[in-house]
Amino acid sequence: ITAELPHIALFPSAGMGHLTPFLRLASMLLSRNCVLTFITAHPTVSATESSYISSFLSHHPQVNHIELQITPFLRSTSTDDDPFFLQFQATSRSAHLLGPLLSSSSPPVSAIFSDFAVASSITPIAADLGIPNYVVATTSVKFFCLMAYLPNLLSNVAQLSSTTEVNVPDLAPIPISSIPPPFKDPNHLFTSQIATNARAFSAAKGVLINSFDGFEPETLAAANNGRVLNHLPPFLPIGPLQPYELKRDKMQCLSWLDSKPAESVVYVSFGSRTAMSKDQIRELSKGLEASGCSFLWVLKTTKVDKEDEEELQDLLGGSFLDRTKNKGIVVKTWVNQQEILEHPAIGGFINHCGWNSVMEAARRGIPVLAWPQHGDQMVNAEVVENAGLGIWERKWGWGVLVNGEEIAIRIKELMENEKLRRRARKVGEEGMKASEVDGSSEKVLTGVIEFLKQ
Ligand code: BUP
Repeated sequence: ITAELPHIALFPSAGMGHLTPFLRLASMLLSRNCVLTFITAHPTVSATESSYISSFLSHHPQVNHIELQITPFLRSTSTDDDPFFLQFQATSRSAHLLGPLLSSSSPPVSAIFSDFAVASSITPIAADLGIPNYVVATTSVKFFCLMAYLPNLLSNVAQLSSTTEVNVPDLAPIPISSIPPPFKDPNHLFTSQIATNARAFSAAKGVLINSFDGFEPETLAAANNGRVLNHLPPFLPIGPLQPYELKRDKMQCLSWLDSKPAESVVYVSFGSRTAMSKDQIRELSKGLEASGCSFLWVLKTTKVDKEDEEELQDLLGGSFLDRTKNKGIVVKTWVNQQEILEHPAIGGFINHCGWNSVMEAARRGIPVLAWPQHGDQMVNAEVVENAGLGIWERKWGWGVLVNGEEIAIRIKELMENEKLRRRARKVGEEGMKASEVDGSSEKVLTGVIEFLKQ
């Protein structure tokens, strides 16, 4: 190892939505000959996280692994007990243990790339080590700006409850209906964690963001001109992050997709953390059937993978599965979503607008029917719509039960709207171009690595 190669410590927070971009980034850095330390919290919340971590490390034995032992699930005073938020809190509380581990690393660590959800605990460690910390954003530029502005909003919570829109300086107003409801409660764990970390963003050297020039141009320009908040570090778009290859068996659903015409199948998934209500699952099944489209549906009924034991028959009814057996398949196991989206048979994506899913769709130019469920997803849905990647039915608000007929209408629109398909394809071309050699995102990442070599 020569002194010239930067040694980067990567530190994701909890959940596949946070781990996935870090593993992709790690793989991109390895292919650029960086030395890596990958930090993971132990135990993880989900079995999927721990299996992805082991698999990645066994394929890349040169990566140094630090397993941070945490005391899981500290109960908070708030009523919220989302296991992922509790893990954010527990990880932050144990993060100080990393200081001595990182300071004794050889070769010395040249930078930390850490999740925004641990920014406040990593800032003093990076300062002690005298190295830069880059915050890795796992959301849109727009939602990141909203998080950065959250401490200002919380200084007047009463106003937040009475207003119709939130005005983050120099950004288009955000309707209050798009703001995550917990933001109105400063004591909610989601809110207090984000506000604490947001106060630390200014100490970062940069914000590495899974997005690309042209996807959110106005927001990115406003943020980088210091107009949103003048203390924010530069936003460095390095997306869409490249998927990495791991050896695995061919998924059964891919063989099924092989038999379908190009762009004829709608793929349905609401990410790794959304447990849809049974009533909504039933309406969605009606909508899919009534749309007449072929579908591949990844169904989840619990927030954390391993608890998900209910049978498909009980959830959907045997007759639905019988009637649709030639039209669609429903799976309850973890799939390789990126690989599914790359299949030519996929023509549309019904999705919650978790940011990884958005960027995966953007990279392939797949039209999205945005159906946000919680957190950053409504703000992201608007970004998707504005970018021309998808459609969003605003009436489908948080927790609103949407009926099957309405869903069928929107699915048909998603699959039949040629203008949308053309626009989405163009987004895909731009996304691919950004990450090719000499593409805008590729240049940004190369620039960061070059800076760290000095
Ligand atoms: Br479910 C599922 N396979 O079966 P998001 C998800 N994924 O590969 P989320 C699979 O997990 P947050 C599955 O491709 C994406 O990379 C998917 O991240 C992958 O949503 C990731 O899309 C999920 O950001 O996380 O899970 O809601 O709340 O952090 O946005």
